[in-house]
Amino acid sequence: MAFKLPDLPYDFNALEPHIDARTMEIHHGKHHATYVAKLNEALEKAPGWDKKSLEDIVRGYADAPKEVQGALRNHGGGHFNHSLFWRVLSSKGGGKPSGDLVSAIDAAFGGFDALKEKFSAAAAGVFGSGWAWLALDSARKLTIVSTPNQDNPLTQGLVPILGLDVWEHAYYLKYQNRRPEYIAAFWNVVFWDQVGRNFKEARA
Ligand code: MN3
Repeated sequence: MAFKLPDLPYDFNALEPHIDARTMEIHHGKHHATYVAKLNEALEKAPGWDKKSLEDIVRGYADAPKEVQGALRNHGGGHFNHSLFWRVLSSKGGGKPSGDLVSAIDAAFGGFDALKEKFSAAAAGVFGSGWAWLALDSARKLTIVSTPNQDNPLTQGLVPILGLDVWEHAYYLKYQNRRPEYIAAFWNVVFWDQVGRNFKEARA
């Protein structure tokens, strides 16, 4: 079974003015679509790997035949990362986390403002292309990490619950070189209900 590009859970313009419609259209319809197409292409050359879940491919790409490892890492990661990214954004986003996530954030960072500060610094600090993540570690504590390219915290034994794409393709049309402005705008569209569900799932 080949992987499919998931539909965006909202219209291209839903995240305006924080993330513009044209960027969303190209990011989802071209960039994400290409990761899916190239992942499927690589899986045709890796017998048995097409039966695995996307998570298992992302975690285990180093065990795949050598000639497809790079493609599984980059395009499998690209598909996983963007699929998560679209779902943690919403026109009804912004505001603050609720429920169990609040106490977990307090325990790990000392409060929501400190989380935002640390996550924003991680996102700003990615050299070149990559991602910032809020993830659950093996001790089930929240942690903030960044990854280069389309790498993912799953390969480090972490479970990501919130991610921010800081590749230039995610913000260049609207923000050009001003990545910190894009990061600041991101907080207005974070869909904390979904992040809370991801947190619950990761802890289950
Ligand atoms: Mn991207």
